[in-house]
Amino acid sequence: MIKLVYFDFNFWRFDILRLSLAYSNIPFECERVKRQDWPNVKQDFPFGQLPIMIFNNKKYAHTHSIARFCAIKSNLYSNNELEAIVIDQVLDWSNEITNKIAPSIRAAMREKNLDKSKKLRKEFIDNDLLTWFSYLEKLFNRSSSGKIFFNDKFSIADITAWRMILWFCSGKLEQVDKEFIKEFPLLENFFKKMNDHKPFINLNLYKEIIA
Ligand SMILES: N[C@@H](CCC(=O)N[C@@H](CS)C(=O)NCC(=O)O)C(=O)O
Repeated sequence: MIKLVYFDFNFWRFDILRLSLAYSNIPFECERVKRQDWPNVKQDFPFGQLPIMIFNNKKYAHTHSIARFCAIKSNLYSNNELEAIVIDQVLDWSNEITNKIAPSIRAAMREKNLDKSKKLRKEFIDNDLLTWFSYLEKLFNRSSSGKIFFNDKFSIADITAWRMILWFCSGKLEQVDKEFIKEFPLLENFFKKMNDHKPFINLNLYKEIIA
């Protein structure tokens, strides 16, 4: 049985793994680590970070690596290397934009320095938000022939891009105007179509994540 371990809040790094397995009815279990317990247990994890996956009593780390494993198990990866590289780019894009916004999140959550967080968030919005979403829109345009999914076939790239757009358009990220996605009509349309994709939206997990 696959076990996924993450903090006790929902975030794309964990959700894409769960959604991928759930989509294909692959059994898995989840373990949550409380934020306050983290300093005491951090050293027990291979790279001192979450998420991790435990499979056959071994621990595996890094979102992209685990996502690839889960997607292969779920038949949501691709045997075609040119489709696989599209999926990999969406996962890498997600890591990159997360690394860009992370300092402003860290300043607020860990350092409790709201002025610093505000300044860093403004820098992210001025320098990175639209630039990085334009990269994703261009990738979608290049890769998607039917303009529905990133590849012709539904894959973990779609789950990941959907989860990232949900995050950035949640209205929960201070100073990020959730309407910014309107500047990216292909992505906006992709997001709408994902929210109509019955096998995806019928998952209990989908309902839990959007709640
Ligand atoms: N390279 C890792 C990064 C994971 C990461 O940044 N995890 C954060 C939570 S989203 C974390 O574990 N933070 C706690 C820490 O670094 O001590 C991956 O791809 O999964």
